[in-house]
Formats: sequence, structure tokens, C-alpha cells
Amino acid sequence: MSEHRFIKACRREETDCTPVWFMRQAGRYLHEYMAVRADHSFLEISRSPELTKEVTLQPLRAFDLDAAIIFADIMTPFEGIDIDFDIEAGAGPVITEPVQTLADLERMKPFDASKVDFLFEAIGQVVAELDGQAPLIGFAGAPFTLACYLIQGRSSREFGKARHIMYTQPELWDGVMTRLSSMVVEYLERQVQAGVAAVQVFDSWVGLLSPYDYKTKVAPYMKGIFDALAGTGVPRIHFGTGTTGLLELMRDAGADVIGLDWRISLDEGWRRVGYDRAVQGNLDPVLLLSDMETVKTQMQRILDEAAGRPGHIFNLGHGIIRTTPREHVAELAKAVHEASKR
Ligand code: 1CP
Repeated sequence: MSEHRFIKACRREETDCTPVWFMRQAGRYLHEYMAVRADHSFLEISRSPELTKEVTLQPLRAFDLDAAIIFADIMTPFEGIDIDFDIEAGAGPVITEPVQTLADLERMKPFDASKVDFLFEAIGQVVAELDGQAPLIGFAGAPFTLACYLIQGRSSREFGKARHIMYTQPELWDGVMTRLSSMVVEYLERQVQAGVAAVQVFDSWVGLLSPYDYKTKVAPYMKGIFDALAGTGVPRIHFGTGTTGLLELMRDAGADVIGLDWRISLDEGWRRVGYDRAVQGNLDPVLLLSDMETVKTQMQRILDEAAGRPGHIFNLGHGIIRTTPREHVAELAKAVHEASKR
């Protein structure tokens, strides 16, 4: 795997062209995914290694991508700490009994990896079928983003209840973040043992925080996670959105690759992260709903900002939107490779 252009770019080695994959590359914009969903709920798919393998590989069969990402949700490891949840159509994750008091903390059990064996089994099957053609990325939610759902109970624009607890109940916040951090480390270590070649930690909602609060209430846990994962030897990717005010602090947490969203230009983002790290991004996913001429102009602009420096992985700044035309995804992946040939 270390010879694959995605892994090389994570390590800032020279590549023949810029590697590309897309966050949420599996899922509802693909008719072949919807065909599986017609007969199975999201949770049925994610608990079945065979179905997980199928939907993980669908985008790799359809497009010229440099990495697969295991099909799961950031909620999946909650099964291993006895936190009950569901994925509701339209609403996303819903926590049956949100964690909102010190007493609730006791319901978060130490992570029992055997309860998510289906995921490690799926990873093994995907890696076997890929047979070295492309690396498989494993992932987890970051403790802050997981705590948002765990405390709030469901999706929200502001996650006000979760942030209120962060501000006013330090003991409860530390209890939640400590438990989630050790869950994330063990869950990702097990994914590496099962065969993933890189890991990404999704801190999707961390842009809600001021730099001060990120630094004091989130960054120490992130540093702990990336330090612990250094021992796995695989590249570690740290992703967030709305992070323009947080990039230096995210860099200091220690990952090998920093995700950039479209609210900052790639060149400014990379300069602030530092050229001793790789970067991933950063096309606005809404652009993929435009005509391809517009998409390619912006793709070229991003490649120009990367300036052929080793260590750029092309991606969107956030996940693919459900109404994205699949031909656009196909064309963009091809165009990135062609336009970036060294
Ligand atoms: O109905 C369906 O088919 C379920 C929709 C769906 C899918 C396809 C959900 C519910 N999760 C997923 C898969 C998923 N989730 C992947 C698959 C792998 C791939 O990328 O191909 C990944 C990486 C995730 C990660 C995830 N889930 C994140 C982090 C990334 C991001 O987009 O910010 C978050 C925040 C979630 C929560 C979640 N799960 C599902 C939904 C609809 C949401 C978002 C809810 C919200 O906006 O708050």
C-alpha cells in the first residue's frame, strides 16, 4: 500500500498525479446504493459485512478514485459502549437516551470492540476484494462531534445544549470526552489491525467553537488520540469544517493530513497548517451541482493553489450532497488526474 499515490501523498512524497477521493462517496446519490437501501435499512447494511463490502466498493467500481472509505457511520462505535441510537430518514442519528448528567456517564461502558465485530469483518472482506488496487480508509467521529450528538440527542444547527454543558459542567464534559477519546483510539486501532491503510477523524461541527474553547476543551483530547494512533504507523487525517479560526490548533494536535474546507483558499490554509503536513480538500460540494465547466475551473484553481507541492489530496470540503449528478463525480475524478499529471 505504501506505493499507492494516496498513501504517498499523505506522507508528502512525490506522486505521478494528485490523488482524489470524496467524503461520502458511497450513499444516496448512487442508484446502486439506493437499490440496496430499497431492501435494507442503513443499520442493516452497516451490521452486515457483505452489504457493507458491496456499498463500500460501489464508488470504486463507478469512478477513478484513489481510496475507498469503509461504509459505516460515526455513531457505529456507540454499539460498543452500550449507547443506543437509530438513524432516522431525514433526521440522521438519534440517541435514545442522551447523556446530560453525571449519573448518565455511568451508562457509557468501556468500549467492547467485539460488539462491532461486523465492522472489522467488513474491513477484512473489503481489503481482500480490493487486493491491493486501492487503500481502504478507516474512520471515526471526533469526540467533540460525537459529544454534540450524544448530549443533544439529535442533529442541530447550533448544538446549544452540548456546548452549554461544555461551558458550565467541566466534570461532565471531561467525563464524556475522556470516554469518547478512549473509544475512538481503540476503535481505530482495531480498524488498522483489520486492514485499513489510513484513518480519518471527522470533527464535522468543531467550527462552532472559538479558538479559546477549542484549545482548552477539545484540543487536548485530539492530541491524545493522534499521539496514541502514531503507534499504528498509518497516516492520520484530521478533518473539520468551519475551521478557519482553528487551523494552527488543529495542526498542533498532530495529525499527518489536515482537511480544509472551502471557506479558506487551499494555499492560505496550507501555509497556516505548515508545509510539514499534507492537506486534503477543498472544493465546495455545492459546486458539483453546477455545470462541469464551472466545476473544472474551480478544480484547476485549487490545483494551482496546491502548486504541485507533494502532499495534496484532492477532495471536497465536506461530503457529497445527495442530489449530485453521478456523471459530475465521474468527470471530476478523471479531470483531477489529467490536470495534475506531473
Ligand atoms: O438513509 C441513509 O441511507 C443513511 C444516510 C447516511 C449515510 C449514507 C448516514 C446517516 N450516514 C451515512 C454513511 C456515512 N456517514 C459515511 C459513509 C462512508 C462514505 O463516506 O462513503 C461517513 C464517512 C459518515 C460520517 C458521518 N456521519 C459524519 C461525519 C462526516 C460529515 O459528513 O460531516 C456525520 C456528521 C454523520 C452523522 C450522520 N449520519 C447520517 C446522517 C444523515 C448524518 C448527518 C446528520 C447531520 O447533518 O447532523
